[in-house]
Amino acid sequence: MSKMLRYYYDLLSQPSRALYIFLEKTKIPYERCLVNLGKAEHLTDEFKAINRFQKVPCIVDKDLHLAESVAIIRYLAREYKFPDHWYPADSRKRARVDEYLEWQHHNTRATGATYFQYLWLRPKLMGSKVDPKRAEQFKTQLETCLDFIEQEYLGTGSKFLVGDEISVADLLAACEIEQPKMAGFDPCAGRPNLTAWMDRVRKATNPYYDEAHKLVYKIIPEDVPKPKL
Ligand SMILES: N[C@@H](CCC(=O)N[C@@H](CS)C(=O)NCC(=O)O)C(=O)O
Repeated sequence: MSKMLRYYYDLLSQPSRALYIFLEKTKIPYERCLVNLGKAEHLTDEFKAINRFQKVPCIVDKDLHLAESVAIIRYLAREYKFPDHWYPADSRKRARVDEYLEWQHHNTRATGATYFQYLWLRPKLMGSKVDPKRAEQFKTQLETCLDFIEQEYLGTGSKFLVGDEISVADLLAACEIEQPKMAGFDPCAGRPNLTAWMDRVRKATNPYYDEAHKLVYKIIPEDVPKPKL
């Protein structure tokens, strides 16, 4: 059994990118294990033995097989040492980070991933047609979520989602918000706070942010603003 933490991921997956950036920034020693979703490697029996949910990201740490990005982050915070700002030990600060980690599942994650899947992934993989009415609905839901982040999280003048230091909440959020760009949607348009914050997250985590998003940047169409590499 490998002694090192094994990390299973695909960089086209939002939570996979967030954890990749996190592992790189915190210098937690780990072994990279790529799982190509495009080749359906996650649906093999071999991968099912690693992660019964057959999704990425997941880790194997000795005999522990663990899925779900938020559960993984909380496990790593208990088992490994890294700078406190990522997942603060202070109860009140952690409560705020946790609040975002819980909220995002039905908001940033749900709306961003749904938009991306409906407008980009499904047509590509299955040749499915896009119904403009449904597309508009998904767009409105995504816009509502982004407006909330723009005003409630970032309209207070704080540099990051929770205070002035970067945390895991920022990583999960930024990686989700990059995703619909591939479907031609610009999350930053008309949202100055979000635009400045995305840039801060990228700068605070580079070169890993750009490394994680290399393929995403290639797919984003020309009319959607993206970092110049
Ligand atoms: N809630 C999970 C989401 C995991 C997830 O949905 N992963 C996607 C990629 S972003 C996946 O593996 N999809 C493959 C499939 O559903 O077949 C987390 O935060 O880790």
